[in-house]
Amino acid sequence: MFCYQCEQTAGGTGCTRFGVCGKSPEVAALQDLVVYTLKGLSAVAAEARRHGIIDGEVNRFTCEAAFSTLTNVNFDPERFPPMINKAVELRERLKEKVKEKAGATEYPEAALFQPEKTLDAMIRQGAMHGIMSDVDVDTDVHGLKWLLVFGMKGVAAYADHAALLGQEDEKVYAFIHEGLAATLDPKKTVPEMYDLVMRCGEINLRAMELLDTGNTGRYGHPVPTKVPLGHRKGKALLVSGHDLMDLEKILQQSVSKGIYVYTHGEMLPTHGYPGLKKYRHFYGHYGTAWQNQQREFSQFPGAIVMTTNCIQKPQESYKENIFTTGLVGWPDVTHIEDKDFTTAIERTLELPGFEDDAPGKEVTVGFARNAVLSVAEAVVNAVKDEKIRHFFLVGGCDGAKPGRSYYTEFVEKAPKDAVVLTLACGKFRFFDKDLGDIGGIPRLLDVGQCNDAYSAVQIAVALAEAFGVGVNELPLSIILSWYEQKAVAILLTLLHLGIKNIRIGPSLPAFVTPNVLKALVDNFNIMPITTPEADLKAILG
Ligand code: FSO
Ligand code: SF4
Repeated sequence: MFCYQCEQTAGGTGCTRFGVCGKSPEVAALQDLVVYTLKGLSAVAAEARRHGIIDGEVNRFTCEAAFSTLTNVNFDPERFPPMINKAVELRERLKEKVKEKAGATEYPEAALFQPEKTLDAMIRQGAMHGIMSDVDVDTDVHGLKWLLVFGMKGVAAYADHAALLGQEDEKVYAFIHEGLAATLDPKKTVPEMYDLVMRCGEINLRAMELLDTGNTGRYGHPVPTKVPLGHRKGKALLVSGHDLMDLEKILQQSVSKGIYVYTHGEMLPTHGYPGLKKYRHFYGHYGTAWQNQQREFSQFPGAIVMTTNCIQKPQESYKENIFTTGLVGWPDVTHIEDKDFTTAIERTLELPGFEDDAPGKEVTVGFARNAVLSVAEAVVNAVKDEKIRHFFLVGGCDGAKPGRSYYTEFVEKAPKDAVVLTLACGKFRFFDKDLGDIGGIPRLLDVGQCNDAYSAVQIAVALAEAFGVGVNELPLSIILSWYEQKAVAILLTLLHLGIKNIRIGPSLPAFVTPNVLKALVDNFNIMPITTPEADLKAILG
């Protein structure tokens, strides 16, 4: 196997024997085969589009399958062969439609590929179509191709979330098909691939906008909300991942059952949505970020539902209590289909729950674009009166690397007249710190999940308008922590918007070649994090 799509890749270069994330070589090969068949399907879908043929099922399927290969989503080998077969089935169906309209057409090899019948044989096929199977192309073209594929996996994840909420845009699907098909073209040059990578950032902004419309349309705009980090006496059900609709279904199905529902990881910001916080048994938040789940889940006295990434290998102590749904999968873990969460609710009722009331500390969530912009005038005045000197957007993913303590220290050491906006699971490095406020404006503003990056972008754009400057002229610095491919897509969006001087850590992506890095440095002055002290000094002077 060879995989280097995430930040924790072995040795900073690539996982070759077993994924650091827990991905087996077999699953890696099957995921590689999914990506390969998606490229073939995309070549046909792109051709079909040229003849005005658009297939909604192909669009949705492409995103679902690509999302399934994102880091920490699906580790169950049995789930991939049906996906591979379906890609081929949809591809052939689309070919027929093209043939009817435009006659015989030539397609690249990936669009002619036929999968074997057994799991083992498919694994062998997958091993021949991995990341290193096309290294004969120029190193930079190769790196850019995979940067594009990983960015598009992130776009696919956002597009899938949005589609579940009824929000779709044909433009997003068209780009994913164009981009995946382009990676099959041996003649693509560095400038052409670079252009596609930047367009990936543009299309991701649209995908995130769709998701924002879907979430706020269904659940309202988040409002500042205090969330207890402790617990209540009684049965307890924990929901993790990013999917708001799954959480809503769980809340609906567990009403009046004597259960309190808790969030874990990226579900924390959901407490701010009016359409979710109205459930009286939606109580509080348990635990921290995804990489601590083995320790935290083993101590949770109820059932746990993983709605999306990031799942880690379930420990024996809670394997009977954890459930997956949607695109998430782990071998031998009960998978919930059709959004009927009865089994998880029943398991919750069998388990002891919490024995006492212990409300614990509170954190405040809900500072998404609507809430922040409703106090924009006060914020602008505080800057003009020199009460707020600087804004830091410290956001992105959390992970296991010790170097991620940088983000905790950075926030701790930020001067008292600085405001910290945060989003995604990286916030768990400092989310429960009491940073106080500046004239009533909290110094720590939780914008939401990584899925809410659109909200953060809108806040930056609105502040720039209020000050009559460009985003790069704002007293705002972006300090990113990346881990998986949604973060890659978000970074590309920020670059597409022309945002400069982004600091990124804890390490740089292995798939970015020195020449590509140089181009990013030259065009955007993107830079690695150093130490909190040195970076704060460099930013604030
Ligand atoms: Fe975190 Fe995982 Fe939200 Fe990521 S839970 S790391 S960018 O998959 O999705 O922030
Ligand atoms: Fe390694 Fe990350 Fe790939 Fe998992 S997703 S195999 S940790 S590079």
